[in-house]
Amino acid sequence: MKRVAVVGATGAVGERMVRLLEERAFPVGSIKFLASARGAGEDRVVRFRGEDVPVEPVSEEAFRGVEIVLSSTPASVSKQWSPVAAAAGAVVIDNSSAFRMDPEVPLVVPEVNAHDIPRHRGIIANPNCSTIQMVVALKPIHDAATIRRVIVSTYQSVSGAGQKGLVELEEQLEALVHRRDWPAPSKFSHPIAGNCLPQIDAFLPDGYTKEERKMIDETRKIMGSEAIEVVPTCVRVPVPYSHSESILVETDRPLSADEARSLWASAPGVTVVDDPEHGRYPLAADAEGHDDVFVGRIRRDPYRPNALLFWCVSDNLRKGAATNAVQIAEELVKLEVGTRG
Ligand code: 11C
Repeated sequence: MKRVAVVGATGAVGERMVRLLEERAFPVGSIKFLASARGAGEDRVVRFRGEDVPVEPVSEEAFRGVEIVLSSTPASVSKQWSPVAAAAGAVVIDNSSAFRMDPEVPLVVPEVNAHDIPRHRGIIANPNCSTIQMVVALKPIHDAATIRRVIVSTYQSVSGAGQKGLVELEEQLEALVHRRDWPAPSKFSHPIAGNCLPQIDAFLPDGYTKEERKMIDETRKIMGSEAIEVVPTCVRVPVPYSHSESILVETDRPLSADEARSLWASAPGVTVVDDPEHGRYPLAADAEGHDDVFVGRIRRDPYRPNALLFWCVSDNLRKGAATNAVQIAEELVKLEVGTRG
């Protein structure tokens, strides 16, 4: 049984981390919920296994004796507190971007690189949601035919931008239906209702966004190959939950659609939904609340025998964040490296 703490338990991802610890019957010996002074307080409680547990302010003292920390806080908060928790002896699974590209920190999607977990020094990074679902789908293809190039366009839900993203979409949809004006967007750069925004996060000097840069860098690190070329376009769409991705993958050797379908059918964490004749393919609304990565619309590039196209959907708050973090914690338990002595 493990002594666990969840930092940021009242946020969209944090809430799901708590539910997943319950759903997956994680071996919790004791649990603490921690938040900044603003998010903590006597009146703030998180329900866990039928009991109300108070949310405590995060502090060095609060991490004493904790073995596994699940953290879902902004990068600035993680930078401050995750090293403190690690120094206190815990293994921190950090969902922020703060440590992902640190060479000392494993960046892990268990279906792809669980083998990187044992080299941690107290912090394990949880990747970006759009990257997680893509690498789960790419892994069996890479193992069978060696991926050279990936061209991906994403259709990312507003919950990727947190609770405020969901509220902004709801307010605008309501105003749209009632033909009312809506307040100036604050979370997104333009109205999201009735729109698609080819910008997620800030632009970098090379013309890509930070979200796109994450897909490039994190994919290579998780897959353990600097040779894989990733060419992303990340788009925010007016969908509440689940990210969808259109992916073209080029491999060293040709792979038929049937071969890819059967590789995915036996791959961990992947469900194939691919029956276009009957209108069955992965949908964001169907993926919500599930943990798998769903693939469909599997077909060959009509011009290149070594290129395949497919559609890939997953719940961004579950497999794209909370589920992946809890799976890493489960791997720690399996490896018995939860306590670092
Ligand atoms: C989005 N992918 O949809 C982002 C959210 O680095 O963990 C997650 C940001 C991150 O806006």
